[in-house]
Order: sequence, then C-alpha cells, then structure tokens
Amino acid sequence: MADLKSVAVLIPGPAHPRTVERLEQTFEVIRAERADPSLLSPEQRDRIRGVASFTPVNAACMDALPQLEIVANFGVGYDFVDAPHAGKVGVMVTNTPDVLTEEVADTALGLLLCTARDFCKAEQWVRQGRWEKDGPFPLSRSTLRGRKVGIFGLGRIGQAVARRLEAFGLEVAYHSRRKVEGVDYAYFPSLIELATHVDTLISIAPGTPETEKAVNRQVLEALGPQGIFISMGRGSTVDEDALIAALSDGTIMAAGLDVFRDEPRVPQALIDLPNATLFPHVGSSSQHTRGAMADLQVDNLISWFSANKAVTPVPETAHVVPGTRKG
Ligand code: A2R
Repeated sequence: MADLKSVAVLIPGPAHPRTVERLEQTFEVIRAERADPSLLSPEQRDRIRGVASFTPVNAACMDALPQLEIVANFGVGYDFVDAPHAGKVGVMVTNTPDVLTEEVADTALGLLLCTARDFCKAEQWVRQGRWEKDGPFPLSRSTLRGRKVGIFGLGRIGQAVARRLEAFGLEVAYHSRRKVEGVDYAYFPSLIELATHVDTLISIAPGTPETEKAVNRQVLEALGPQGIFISMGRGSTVDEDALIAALSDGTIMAAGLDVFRDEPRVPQALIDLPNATLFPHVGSSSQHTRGAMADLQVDNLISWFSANKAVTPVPETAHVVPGTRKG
C-alpha cells in the first residue's frame, strides 16, 4: 500500500478508538473539538485532505478546506454531513452501511418487545424486590400477537426487521417512495395509508428534508388506540410534540424510541410518560458492530487515497472521482 503518512486527515470531535488507532497508523492525524475551520490554523486548513466524522460537517467547513477530497462518516445515517453540497463541489462522502444492519434490526425487535410487553418495567420489578413484596408483575396491556406491523423505510435495515417480524409470525406491510422488488409485503404509497392499515409502525427511514416530522398527528391518529410506534431511524422524522400528545391522551397505546430530535436531550414530557420506552440511541452500539463501523470508515479513507475509489460512497457523491475538487 502507498505510504499515506503525508496525507492529513482531520478527526473533529470524539471518534471510535479503533478509528483513531488505525488512522494514526496510516495518516497524519489532526484533531479538533469539532469540524469548525476557526479551530484550525491556516496551514492545517490548507493541508487537510480527509475528514473522519461522527459529528456535523457543514458546507462552510468543506469550503474552508480547499484540499478536502473525502468526508468519511461513522454511521449509515449521514444527515449531519452536507452531502448535496459535497456532491456539487466534488467532495466524496462515505457512510457505513450493511455492517450494522442486523444489529440495528435486533435492537428494533428488542425495543418493540420491551414496548409491547413492558419488559423494562418487569426487570425493575425484580430488582426493586416487588415480586416478593407485591406479587406477580401486572399483565401487559398489549401483545405482539395478532399485530400488523408497518415499516416506514424498507431499506437494508427495514428488510432485516421485516425478516425478523415474519419469524415472529406477524403480518408486515411497508411504505417507501418506491416499491421494493422481490418482497411480498403489502406496499402503501403513503405513510398515512400504511398507518391506517396497521396497528404497529416501525420507522427506520433516514433523516432528510422530505422525512422531517413525517410521523405527525395524522399518522398517529391513523395508527389508532391500540397503536404502537417504534422509532429507530432518526428523531427528525417524528413530530415529538404530536407524539407526546398522542401518548398522553390515548391516541396511541405506546411508543418505543431509540432516536430523538435533540440527542442527548430527551424531552422531560417523554421521560414522564409511563407508556414510552426510551433507549439512548443504542441501535448499533455493541463493541462488535461499532468496531466494524470504525473499520469501514477507515477503509473508505485508505481506499480513496491508495486506490482512488471509495468503498461505500453515498448516492449524492457517487459520481465524485479524485482530482475533481472544485475550489
Ligand atoms: O424511498 P426509497 O424507495 O428510497 O426507500 C428508502 C426509504 N426512504 C423513504 N421512504 C419514504 N419517504 C421518504 N422520503 C424516504 N426517503 C428514504 O428509507 C429506503 O427504503 C429506506 C432507507 O434505507 P437504506 O438507504 O437502505 O438505509 P438503511 O441502511 O436501512 O438505514 C436507514 C436509516 C439510516 O439513514 C439512519 O438514519 C438509521 O437508519 O440508522
């Protein structure tokens, strides 16, 4: 492999230890608190050719780094990186798909089970000594049995969730902008039609301007009083105020959330709701899978600078090739 020690790569903010270790072995690493050009010297700004990001990278930051060729994002969702702008100015953006698909799907099913059957509260029942003192844990109001589950976003993770739901004996339907070839699940061309058809909705769609607050009051009303909503994609896809209202007044029965609009800040009103199950964005967060994501993030940078191509480019920058950076 080519000697890449002269290639400067910026790590803004925190990074997975494996990302740091492998980048330091291979590149010249520059660290900064965040991707803010004002935190870099003019000499650093002129030399940085790659960014390994876990935190936002906006258009102004890309424009301030004239030699920047690639932003390698940690995670499959890359809504914090201005990929449309990158595509315009000839900067490659990569993400870490596939290596986290099964892990996130496992978490989605775990969250669904906890939400439907109150398993988090049941566990506390044992720890708090209530089993012995107060008797058996109360029967759960809801069950997965007989549920019709709708998936908002039948992509890689959505399909992995659907396969698990099939194994659980549940009916699956979905909404995406396009029908997915090769699956038998019922397709609905709008989210509201899907929500009307099902009583359980799992959102695993990306955070984009189009999906902003897509899960709104009307969708929750369509889901109905037996409804369970599970949020696994991005917090921005949910109107959190509408969700809090729907959980408070019985518009839906329960919700399980792994992602939030303003992480790590979770609205107190959600925390106070007994019918909300809240996870701290742990979809992919096993040591195994986060290590694989770190490897893919670094592999993208190494491949770009040694073989002139990215391993997993995002669609907005799939056309970008080395040497086409516009100043
Ligand atoms: O709409 P399509 O046919 O491009 O399907 C994608 C769907 N999707 C949408 N569905 C409805 N309205 C939209 N405006 C919209 N935009 C995208 O979301 C596709 O079925 C799914 C995304 O799947 P993948 O790109 O395969 O992503 P993956 O690996 O499943 O991850 C999904 C998301 C990430 O973006 C992170 O936010 C999170 O899971 O970790």
